[in-house]
Amino acid sequence: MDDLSHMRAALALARRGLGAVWPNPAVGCVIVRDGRVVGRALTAPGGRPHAEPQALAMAGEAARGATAYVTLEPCCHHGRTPPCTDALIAAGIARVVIAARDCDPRVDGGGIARLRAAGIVVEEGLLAAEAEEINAGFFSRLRLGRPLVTLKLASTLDGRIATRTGESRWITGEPARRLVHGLRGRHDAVMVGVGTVLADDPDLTCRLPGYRPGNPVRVVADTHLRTRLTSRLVATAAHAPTWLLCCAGADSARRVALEEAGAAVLSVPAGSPGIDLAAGLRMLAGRGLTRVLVEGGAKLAAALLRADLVDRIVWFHAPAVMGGDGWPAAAAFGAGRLAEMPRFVRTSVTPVGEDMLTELKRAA
Ligand code: AOF
Ligand code: ZN
Repeated sequence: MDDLSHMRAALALARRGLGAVWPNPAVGCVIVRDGRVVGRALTAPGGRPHAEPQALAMAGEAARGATAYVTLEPCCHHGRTPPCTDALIAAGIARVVIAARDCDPRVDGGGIARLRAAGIVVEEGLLAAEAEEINAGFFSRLRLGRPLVTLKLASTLDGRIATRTGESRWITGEPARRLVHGLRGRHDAVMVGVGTVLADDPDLTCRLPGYRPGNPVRVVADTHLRTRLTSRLVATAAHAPTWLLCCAGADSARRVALEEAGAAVLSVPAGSPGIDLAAGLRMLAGRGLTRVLVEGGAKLAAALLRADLVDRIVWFHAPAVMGGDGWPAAAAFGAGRLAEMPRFVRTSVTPVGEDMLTELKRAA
């Protein structure tokens, strides 16, 4: 086995941590001695312990003289755990292959320098693009102060999400809906607008048995705190974290009642209309979120697109046509000219059952 396949294995491990390790990055580490894998680990749920010390513990004495493959530069700071660089040095690792550099200002090249100073051979940049994609959320939180925002839409071919009478279940098939549960599991939070809560009463949990511990945080953009106390979201707020983003002027009695039911209510500056979404996302990052999956509805989707806050789109199209009297996936946002339209770059197209999945990212 060569460097490339060991790093691929480390990346696969790292991916498994997505959704469970915030505010930390999802890192994978594979330790190889004489061509044999002697240790492997990923960042633990909650972000600690980091990947490296766990893989080193598994390798034990076999780590001496071995190569460590890590998807992110090992940390060199004393945070809540001792530096991973020191653990690698103490274990006698001879060579470290790193995919991407950690842009956390406490690390940012410092981990590499420290390893080299200890006489370890360090190689950087193997499969860096893959590693950067895995931690795009962590990097977004550090660089932009907001989580990575992925907009998920499920519509007819003509972009409709409900009939004029409000019927919406189900437009896409079972395989697509199962895939959405996996998608939720890989995100720190799932966010919807209050209109969706009032119309669909979703519970937004990740219903895949054994898929991951805990549920993503459920976030509702709810300017006037209209989420009902009897909604499924509030009824389950004691078990699955539920955060409501409202304006300072929202009814204080409702606020108290929602908090008593277990929801967290966050006051966000006013935007036009509703809350200032950029400020709301900054608050979510402040609480540690790195990856937010937005599941509608049409108003929230339009507001985020208009504010240029959508990094990724995951769009399921069902092979059906509803016509112009159905509800559009995104509400009007007043682009009068083609040049004002947000554009995206397609990254993949995949058939999912009868439906078609298109994944896109923000145009550079
Ligand atoms: C690693 N391996 O598996 C992870 C790393 O608060 P702390 O002490 O847990 O430190 C968090 C920082 O450590 C985080 O911002 C990132 O720079 C790094 N995460 N580093 O060597 C890992 N998860
Ligand atoms: Zn570390």
